Amino acid sequence: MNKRWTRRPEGSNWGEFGEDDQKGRLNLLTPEKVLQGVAEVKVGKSFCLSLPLDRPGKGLIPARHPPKRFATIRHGQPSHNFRMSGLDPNLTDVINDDAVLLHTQFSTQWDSLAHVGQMFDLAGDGKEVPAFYNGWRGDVEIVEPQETRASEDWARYEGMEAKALGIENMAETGVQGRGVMVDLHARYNRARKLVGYDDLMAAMQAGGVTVEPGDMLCLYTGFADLLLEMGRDTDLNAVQSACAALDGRDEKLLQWITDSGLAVLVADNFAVESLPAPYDEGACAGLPLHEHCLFKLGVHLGELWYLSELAAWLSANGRSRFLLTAPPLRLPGAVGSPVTPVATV
Ligand code: UVW
Repeated sequence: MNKRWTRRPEGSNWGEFGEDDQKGRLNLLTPEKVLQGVAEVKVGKSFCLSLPLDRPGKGLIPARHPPKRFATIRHGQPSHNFRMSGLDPNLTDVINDDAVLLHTQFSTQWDSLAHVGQMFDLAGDGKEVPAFYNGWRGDVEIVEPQETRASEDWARYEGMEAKALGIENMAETGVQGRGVMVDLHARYNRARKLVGYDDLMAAMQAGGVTVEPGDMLCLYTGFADLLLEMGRDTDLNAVQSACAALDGRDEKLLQWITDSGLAVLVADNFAVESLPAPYDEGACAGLPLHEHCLFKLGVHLGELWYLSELAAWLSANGRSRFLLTAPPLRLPGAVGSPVTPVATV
């Protein structure tokens, strides 16, 4: 019997990559998949798939703030043009040294599998508990933060730590393999569009795209371009009603994600799926695609990626596949991470 659960959610793959697996579908990034990615390198051109990490100008999720930089302190002085001659008159070095307070999911990011779970009856005893992929438990493996000080409203609770499913599990795989682009922007421009199974299949067919097990699927919607154009004055209402986003309530779409075997799912918008999701009656997930991917299947989600230049190049060259290298920070215990992904074509 499994140590943590006796029943798993319907449609989940818990246990299939091992009782204590913490990598989910990243297990499909095999040496063969890396070689398939490398085989897509034909001209040696690379693309940076990250926004500047201080964009968007304003947090799309109010709890997340732009990076805040500090100078470190050396001998009581800020490390700003710190002259070593102050310590030894013979030394000529000048040093700058910094620290950053970074909201891990403010800008271009990975969601770890500890980011979104569900209340679920793991033990079959009628008691719902916070549960995550493969039955890892929110109140056992995800350590509770402590209130420490009130200097900043949002920097008050220290010490939350994912002792299972933290983002370091993702980093340890290298996150390299074959990326596949679906250009939703080419079909819908910047019109708001809930993309279900039929729409995604039509876009894939129009772009001659196929997705095979272990591929890393990227969806270009134009959302990040809109953010960049707005500069620091992000119009939250305008961006939230623009561009394509997946319909997390479309069961056929969710089933395709299961059946396709895709390893990770990425978009240039802020939740991959439409947020808020379409209304559904009764008790249900507010983030149904997150539930399906992070909680049930162990599919990591990439959000707010900068895909525009790569999508334009692929389209101009009649291609949809590329080598993708996208490790998060190897930051033990974090539930998300900034990422600076690189595509090579
Ligand atoms: C939310 O909290 C909505 O998270 P994400 O950044 O994964 O969309």
